[in-house]
Amino acid sequence: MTYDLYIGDRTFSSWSLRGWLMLEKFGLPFRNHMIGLYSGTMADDMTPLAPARLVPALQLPDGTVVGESLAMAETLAEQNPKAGMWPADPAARATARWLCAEMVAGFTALRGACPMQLQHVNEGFEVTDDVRADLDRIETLWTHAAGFRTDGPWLFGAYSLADAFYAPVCARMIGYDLPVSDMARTYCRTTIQDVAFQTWRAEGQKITYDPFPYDMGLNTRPWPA
Ligand SMILES: N[C@@H](CCC(=O)N[C@@H](CS)C(=O)NCC(=O)O)C(=O)O
Repeated sequence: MTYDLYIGDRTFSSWSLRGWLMLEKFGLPFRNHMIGLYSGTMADDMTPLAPARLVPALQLPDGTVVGESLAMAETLAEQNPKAGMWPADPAARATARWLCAEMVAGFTALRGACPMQLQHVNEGFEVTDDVRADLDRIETLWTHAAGFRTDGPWLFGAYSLADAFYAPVCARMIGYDLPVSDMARTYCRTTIQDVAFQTWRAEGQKITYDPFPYDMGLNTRPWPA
């Protein structure tokens, strides 16, 4: 029973990162397929998966295609009930679902102003009021999640789908050196120091870009080790 995961770029595609973490972090068997997100071949590459048209997309072992990250997450959790993809406690589980749904639907100012990039840290990014409001809301949700926390450094203690959904937010907080609380910064460090995240980033670093997408015209420093 092997899943087929279709993703785009590793350095810039936040949704691809989420999709990959959903399988990788829970030890689910999968084959990875690259779609030409920036090469101009995306529409053709996606044709066999129609009507899915964005990455990530998932093909189940029976051939069923699932688009949209939230649908992929729920399907994988349903098919792998022992993988612990959602928190075990019902209240924590409901809250984790809420956090994932709000991630999919929200934080448009942060997402628009700070496109995910895992290349370097941008210095001197000017935080607008809208971005500040998104950061505050994210911190409110993370603090709420901590009220359900069992042992472990993740949002709900043990790693859950909520952590996969918020990994690109952590990458933005780090990659734009955003002003967040110590609690948030500690969680971001946990995320980017995790072996799976580091493996993903290292694979992405093998590709060079000229010109560099999403150049903010800011000074940069190396991504933290
Ligand atoms: N709502 C989708 C978002 C997926 C998405 O926006 N993926 C981007 C890559 S990060 C994409 O495929 N963009 C290509 C395009 O918009 O044509 C999900 O939850 O999976």
